[in-house]
Amino acid sequence: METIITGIQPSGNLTLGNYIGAIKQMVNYQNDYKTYMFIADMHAITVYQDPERLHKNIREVVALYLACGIDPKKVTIFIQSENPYHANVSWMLECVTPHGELSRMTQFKDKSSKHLNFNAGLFTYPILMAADILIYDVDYVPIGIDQKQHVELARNIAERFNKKYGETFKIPDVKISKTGKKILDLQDPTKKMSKSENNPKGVIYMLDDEDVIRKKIMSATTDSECEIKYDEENKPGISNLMNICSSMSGLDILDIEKKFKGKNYGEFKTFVADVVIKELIKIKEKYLEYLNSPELDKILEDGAKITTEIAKKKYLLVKERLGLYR
Ligand code: AQP
Repeated sequence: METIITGIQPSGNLTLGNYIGAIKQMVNYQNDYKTYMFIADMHAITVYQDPERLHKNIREVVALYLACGIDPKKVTIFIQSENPYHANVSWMLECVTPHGELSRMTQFKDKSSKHLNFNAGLFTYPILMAADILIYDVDYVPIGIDQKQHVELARNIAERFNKKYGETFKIPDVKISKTGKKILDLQDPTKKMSKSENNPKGVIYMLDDEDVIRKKIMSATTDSECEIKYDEENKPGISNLMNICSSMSGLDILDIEKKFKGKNYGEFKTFVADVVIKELIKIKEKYLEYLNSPELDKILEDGAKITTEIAKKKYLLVKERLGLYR
């Protein structure tokens, strides 16, 4: 059976982008792959997080995974910081990663321009992400397109390491959904929908109330035409809504164009709001049940135990390959 892994940073309230780009894919894949899902809390601290809020967010993300239909009997769920070997392997990989390659990461360029006095972790975090992936010898990493460059870096690190020190890591590949690869901000469809966005009007949070979701979708930026047609370049707003609609309803883009031929943007937006609300409301109800359940702690304890054992083995192998032994 092939293996997959994905993680989400508990850096704020999860968005529809996180759901469509990452979680929803994992719900579909969990039956066919050996699956790991983690809470990337050590990635989150690459920018300042209020400790109390971060502590709550970590649990909330786990509860959301479960509420979305991630089945702990099929998926190993764990918190990154509860497994000490990720950071250990990361350090060793840091020492085989050229500075120049790291400085080409577009997410670093983007985030460092927004955070004055950004910390060193923001620069080196793609290497921690490489460790997260390479430790588990995964075949695929289901992600949104924004993370593709980081998985490519992980591949490069693994290939370079294997060549220099002997076969140690499996080379991972990405899995990117066609319509969910990059959900855009509803107010500014030139940028990605992000949890850390300052203007909440363009961002659907997974736990938003029904009326809030509807309002955000109905006031999404579109264009001056009134044709529901997929055209990322000239009609980014409407194309984004079509991607959301397709991911949430299962209709493909051509079906949507046919269904809404001759209809106006208002009718289309109402449909999009309906399908998004239908799915997110069900998730929200289950989320509240999971949040305070002791089952959640048991799942995390099991996850920490299982993944720490696996990671320790890889850590010892990497250490040995590098000559770090008595
Ligand atoms: N808008 C998006 N469309 C599709 N996929 C997305 N992902 C995030 N936003 C979108 C995917 O969700 C997974 C987890 O992402 P993350 O939380 O680890 O980091 P991120 O990509 O930096 O997400 P955010 O929401 O933009 O967080 P902040 O604002 O804290 O930086 C990844 O697979 C990602 O591709």
